[in-house]
Amino acid sequence: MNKTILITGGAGFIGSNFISYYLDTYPEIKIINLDKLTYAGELANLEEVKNKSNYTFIKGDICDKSLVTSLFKDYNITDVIHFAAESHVDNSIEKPTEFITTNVLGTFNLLEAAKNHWLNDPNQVKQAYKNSRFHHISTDEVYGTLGKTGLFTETTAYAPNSPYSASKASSDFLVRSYFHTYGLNVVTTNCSNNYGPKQHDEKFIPTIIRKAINNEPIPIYGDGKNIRDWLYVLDHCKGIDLAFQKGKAGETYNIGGNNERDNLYIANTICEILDDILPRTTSYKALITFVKDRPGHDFRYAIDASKIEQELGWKADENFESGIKKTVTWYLEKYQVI
Ligand code: NAD
Ligand code: TDX
Repeated sequence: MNKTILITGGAGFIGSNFISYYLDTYPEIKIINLDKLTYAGELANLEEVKNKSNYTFIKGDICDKSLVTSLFKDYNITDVIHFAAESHVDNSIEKPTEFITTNVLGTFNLLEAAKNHWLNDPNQVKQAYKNSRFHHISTDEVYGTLGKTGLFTETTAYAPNSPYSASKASSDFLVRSYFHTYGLNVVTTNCSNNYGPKQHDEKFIPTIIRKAINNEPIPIYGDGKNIRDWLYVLDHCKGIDLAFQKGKAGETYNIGGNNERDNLYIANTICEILDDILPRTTSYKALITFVKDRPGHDFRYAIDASKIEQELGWKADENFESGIKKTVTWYLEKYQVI
């Protein structure tokens, strides 16, 4: 692959896992990582790639039009994989403004820069960029909530319920419009909940581990019966790779692990793993505490991944039992308790 890929948000959870995976898998590609280093971005996530000659880090904001425009020119960007976002639902309830700015306006800014660099006016792809692709990373939360049955497919109607998911839905629609209106070669993947190393402390699984080892209450919103479809982050990265390289222009692909668990099950499972690795007199389960529910808390997410499985040959490799053990161990090492 003779590509120089602009990766946005590569200092965050999924972006940093993706960059490591990608540089290991394709040593000949070049990656330019544009990240604002918000509270969620962490350069330590990129320790293993930072000295590679084909990797460049740029601290900056996807909303900065002149910066983004100059990056396309200076590095001759051939493709974009767009991870950067405000990503935490609880924050979007408290302070939605930044979600609209980064997730909606930031995505718009990137689309404009790609269009201006890759296309002639009007709608004609410049020869040098005929294979250039804009891959947008999105979420299953755009579909809203499921009841006890059913699965999200690519044709499920959008019905976002939080400012976060509404901002992601808006960005998905902008990406779609640049395909239909300008012929930009876009693809969007909508993935379920990821877990694994390098996830920010604020998210559910790192919260359970951190609270448990600090002997603090483990907060479970509502009755703990809400269901998420958990996917190991590396399996998401492999799905992105396939959709980026082989996905059809203008299409969307759902990615999910066929791994539905309710929140109480997740907390109990992690406590059992901790009971084995770091035993104490009473089980960590005693720390599980039910707290006030999240406003607008979606009940259930579950993905039908048959399109990416059948069209592109994707499947999840990691099983949840081994993936969650690896993840707990990674955090215990990070917190230097083992
Ligand atoms: P994250 O919060 O861990 O990382 C986001 C990164 O984006 C951070 O490094 C942050 O510094 C950067 N960033 C934020 N605003 C920026 C801006 N204005 N300019 C440049 N950089 C900026 O998020 P994540 O969990 O890695 O999610 C990555 C993407 O995947 C997001 O688009 C998210 O919506 C999507 N997604 C996440 C999940 C999940 O379970 N975490 C599931 C499906 C989809
Ligand atoms: O302390 C907690 N207690 C709790 O019960 C936290 C932080 C969460 N929860 C619940 C809320 C959810 O039902 O756990 C579930 C998972 O919560 P989060 O980790 O905040 O994830 P979620 O809201 O499902 O969204 C995640 O998956 C989809 C990511 O943060 C999004 O970026 C992604 O799009």
